[in-house]
Amino acid sequence: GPLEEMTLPLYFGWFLVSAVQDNVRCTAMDFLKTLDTLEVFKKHLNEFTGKAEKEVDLEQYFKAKGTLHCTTKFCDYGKANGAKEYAEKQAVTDFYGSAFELSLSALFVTPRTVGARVSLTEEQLLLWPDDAEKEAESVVPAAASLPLGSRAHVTLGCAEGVEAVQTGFDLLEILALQQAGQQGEVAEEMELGTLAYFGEGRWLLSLREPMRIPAFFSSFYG
Ligand code: ACK
Repeated sequence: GPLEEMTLPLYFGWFLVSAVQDNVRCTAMDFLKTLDTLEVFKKHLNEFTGKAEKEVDLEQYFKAKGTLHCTTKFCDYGKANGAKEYAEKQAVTDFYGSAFELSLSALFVTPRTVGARVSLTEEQLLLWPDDAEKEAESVVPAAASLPLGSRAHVTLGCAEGVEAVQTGFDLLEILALQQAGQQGEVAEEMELGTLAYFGEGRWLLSLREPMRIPAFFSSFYG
């Protein structure tokens, strides 16, 4: 019945504690503010606007998408493949409500999304679905050959009309290029780290110091 179906959440994931959400948002905003002033970024601006515009305000371009989190399993209230199996996994029930420290190792920007890459520990990988990367194969063909956890991210913002699910695809695309031997063109040494360009409006800032962020493993019902 409908009540039973409601017992599964929209998704499981790590939720950044609210006190640090602003920290992460500010860091991302500062990065965007700097990025859109860089000559190397302006050179590729048409990949964002589709026109030969001279400027784009990236802080306006991307819209925030609710509470900051790293999705482990999108369950869609039980309608998604493997939702029930995931919810019943030993690690999921054991760790539900537990505190973790997430390592945000990079920021990335594409014409569609801005996000943070999350580098998962062995323990955190116990909560990662085996098929999370494979599920992205129809969008990013090389995704299935990437290591488990490659898709882990925090969505920081999406362009108008873009859904948050896109952020993980954008990250996988960049990682697939890296795996294929493309390290990106080093564009700029920034205070936060090294900025590399991967073509088609894709930028990756590898953080010199990963951000270590407290987060709780839980679920979201909406
Ligand atoms: O930024 P995200 O990881 O992308 O967090 C949101 C969250 O679930 C609520 O929408 C993610 N999401 C949406 N659809 C999917 C999907 N088909 N597969 C994986 N994650 C998804 C979205």
